[in-house]
Amino acid sequence: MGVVNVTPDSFSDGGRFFETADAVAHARALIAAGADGLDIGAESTRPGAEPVPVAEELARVVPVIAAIRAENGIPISIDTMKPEVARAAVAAGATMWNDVTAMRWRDDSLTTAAELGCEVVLMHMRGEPRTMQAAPAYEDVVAEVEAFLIARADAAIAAGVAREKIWLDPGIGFGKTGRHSLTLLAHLDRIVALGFPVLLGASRKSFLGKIDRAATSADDRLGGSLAAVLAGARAGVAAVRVHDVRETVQALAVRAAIEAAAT
Ligand code: HH2
Repeated sequence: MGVVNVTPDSFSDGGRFFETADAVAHARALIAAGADGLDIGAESTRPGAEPVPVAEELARVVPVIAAIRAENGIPISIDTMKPEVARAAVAAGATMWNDVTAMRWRDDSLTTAAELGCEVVLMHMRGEPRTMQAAPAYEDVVAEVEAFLIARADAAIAAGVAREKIWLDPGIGFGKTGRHSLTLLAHLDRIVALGFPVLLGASRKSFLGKIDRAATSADDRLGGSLAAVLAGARAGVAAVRVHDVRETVQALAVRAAIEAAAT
């Protein structure tokens, strides 16, 4: 799943695809690079990001989704917390609602998801984006993320979302120290074992730069991002959310070829 951030302030590529034409061109490039899906968002979730009003988020994201849908049948996910934005995105051709709040942002999020009938991604986050990195603490991060995701999946099903439409995401870097993110990556098989498709988003995140101190900027974390993708593939995640599609496709193809050569 290739990331399209129609934002001025995303942590790794803010401002590069803020204009509609630049975002559409980037989406096309990700498709050409081998993406099986796109995740299009217009509000940064980085720590300290400023909230985006609904009208502004709609104006940023809907034209991009509509333009891609007019020329390509690729699955499109809308990355938003807001039911109005999800609704408009689905009307424009999105087939999945990716919500970093696991549909907790608004009381009508889950019922809207059920009504839209789209796939939904329920992601774990401790706190909210503006404050989430202020001293996150867990007794047992894997068990707490598991319990949260099970509870959110149960709530979604109770609200009328079809079980087979639900995806789970451990939320790497969302209210987590670097160590928490690494522990989750080490135990991804337990999230996969919950029985829902799992989406993993570790691409270019700051915990990678804590391991390789020489990686001073987000786009200097490709090697680390690929290592996380391979950990996800080994654990059996269903999709990875990445900025660097071409390199990810190549890493996964080589991994699959090695696996095939073993049999
Ligand atoms: N990470 C980001 C945004 N949305 N959604 C899911 N399901 N999982 C993730 O790990 C995830 C996500 C952060 O990455 P990015 O979109 O590049 O940055 P920003 O939020 O600053 O736009």
